[in-house]
Amino acid sequence: MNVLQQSTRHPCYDELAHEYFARMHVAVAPKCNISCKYCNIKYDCVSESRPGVVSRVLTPEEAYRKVQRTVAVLPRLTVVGIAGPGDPLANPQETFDTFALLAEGMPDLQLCLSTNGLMLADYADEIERYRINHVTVTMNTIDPAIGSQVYQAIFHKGKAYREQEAAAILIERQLAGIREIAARGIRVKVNSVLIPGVNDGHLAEVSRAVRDLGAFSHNIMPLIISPGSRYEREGRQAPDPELTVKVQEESAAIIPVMRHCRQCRADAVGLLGEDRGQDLYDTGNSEKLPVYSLGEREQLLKELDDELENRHRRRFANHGDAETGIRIAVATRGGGKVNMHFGHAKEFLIYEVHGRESKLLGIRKIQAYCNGTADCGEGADKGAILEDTIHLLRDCRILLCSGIGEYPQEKLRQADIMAITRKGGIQELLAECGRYYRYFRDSQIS
Ligand code: CLF
Ligand code: SF4
Repeated sequence: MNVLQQSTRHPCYDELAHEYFARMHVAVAPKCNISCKYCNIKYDCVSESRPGVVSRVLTPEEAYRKVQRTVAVLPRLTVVGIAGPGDPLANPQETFDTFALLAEGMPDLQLCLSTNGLMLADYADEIERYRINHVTVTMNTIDPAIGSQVYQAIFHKGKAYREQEAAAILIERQLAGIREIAARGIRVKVNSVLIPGVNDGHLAEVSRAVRDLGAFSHNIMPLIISPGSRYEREGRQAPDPELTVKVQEESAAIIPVMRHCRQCRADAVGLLGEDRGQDLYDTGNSEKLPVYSLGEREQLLKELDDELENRHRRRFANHGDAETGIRIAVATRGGGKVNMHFGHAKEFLIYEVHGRESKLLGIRKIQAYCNGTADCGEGADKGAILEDTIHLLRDCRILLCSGIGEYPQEKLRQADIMAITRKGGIQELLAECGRYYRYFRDSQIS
């Protein structure tokens, strides 16, 4: 694998790659060494994932076996990451034991680490030794005064620090860690949680600071509040989609911005947007491991490389006609396809389409499922969820999904959103919608 392939085969570092290559998280790291005000440690780390049922923590050996089983049934898996459920570097033994097994036993996989950055500089040697080639640091501010609104405390070298003092130490350690890791030629991505009224006017400064230290990209993620967290008690709200897009645009003038993050779980498996943790295998402890053919896998990956390269070329060549710029929401379970029923979607990909050219603006999650205060189970108030969803998509003129009921379709129509039910490749259907938008609008075909 050449250096270019390292990131083009990483679904989080190349926007188109997420339709071709899969990632897998192994949840080996339960403890955390800081306390974010939007987090409740009973749930997965919200800096890199979303609150859900707490991941079952695996031992390094269990994690290694799980990866082997997964590659055997999902050969397009190219990246294994450790992202929680706490902070990987607050659990260095478990984290590096796992990476050591993977680096030794499965050298064709890329390894990825996500951390709050407090201990990053201290473990730079281990990160390099176990050939971890992508590191994500969640950094919400470079200003300790703002940090005191985000962090309650940190626990560093046997001592607890609170509020602004805690934030100052954390920020200083994060910046030192990013500098050190980037200087070693390891790709660094910075995640920031966008918190309205706290850091929305400040993230461009973060972009500039981390770019100057050698970071590769910046992922600005809308705040998700864990149930029972301090922020939930304070009644804080997630940002509007408009604010998220605006802040992402400001940073995009400074550094490449990731717009396709799915805020996946600490035990997510599959293409971004799908979670195949349950259906791929049973996680038993059988000693008999499935084997996979390195040669066959490499052949498949090369075919995917070619498809991806063609997509990059086409995108570059497509200038399109700019007359019909519209926003289109897509319901998908991954794989670059429109393949999700509206009623099952918990998130939508939002594209801006100009003629044949489309640009991913971001992912919008239905907050009713994950803001902690709403019932997100079977008994959820479907009317409220539908209203929230329509509000979330209010700037979109088309919704692409594989199916939709008459009632929600009518409600969407009243909000001037046309639901089009199709199955197939997202790019092809977006191009069709971009070209025929007027026709769809005038004839009300759906
Ligand atoms: Fe996982 Fe994170 Fe590595 Fe990707 S996720 S450790 S960099 S392999 Fe990716 Fe998921 Fe967003 Fe993270 S979509 S939450 S950015
Ligand atoms: Fe929670 Fe913050 Fe620790 Fe992640 S880094 S587990 S969000 S306290």
